[in-house]
Amino acid sequence: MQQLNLFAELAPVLPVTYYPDFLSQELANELYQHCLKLEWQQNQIRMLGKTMPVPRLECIYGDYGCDYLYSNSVFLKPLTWTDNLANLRDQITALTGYKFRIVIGNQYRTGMDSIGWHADNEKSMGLNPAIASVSLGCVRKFQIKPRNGKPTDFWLEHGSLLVMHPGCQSTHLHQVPKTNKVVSTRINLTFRPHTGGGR
Ligand SMILES: O=C(O)CCC(=O)C(=O)O
Repeated sequence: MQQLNLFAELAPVLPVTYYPDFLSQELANELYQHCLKLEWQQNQIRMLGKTMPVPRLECIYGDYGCDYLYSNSVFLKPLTWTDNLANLRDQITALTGYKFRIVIGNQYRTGMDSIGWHADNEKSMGLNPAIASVSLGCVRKFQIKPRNGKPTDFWLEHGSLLVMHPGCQSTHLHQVPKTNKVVSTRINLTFRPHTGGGR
């Protein structure tokens, strides 16, 4: 019993599932090349009264009308699904049972590109969204923590899938911190539900 308690303390149960080999290396390479050609944008974000560039490039694909606003300042209007992104979406749905209507891409060009502590709790996704995150390219550290707790680190590998289950965005925060290490490009795709738009 003692041991079990100790184990629970060392390895907190997280509302996520990590699949390191979700895609074969060959498929992950092909998808990475496809994603480099997506319509990447440098968006501006307004925080603490200042407007500044988002520290990464972004793109969005999805169902018609599933517009997405985050941090009350960055407005993303989905482009039509590419065949590769739609196939990937369907593959994740077949594995997890979760349905998605948009995918937001993040491109981290250097170690200075990042995303700070946050939860993906925009109303447009509905209550308790499941979010599925595919990583391609350079491995970067992803951290997740209970709102007032200690972070757990994941090293998100090329071709991996991390699923954040319903409820995760209410109880936990996550981030990809900056790093001084020399890193090459990483692309992340987060598949998300959406309550609006046409069907
Ligand atoms: O790049 C990642 O792994 C995380 C992306 C993320 O947190 C987000 O898009 O909200």
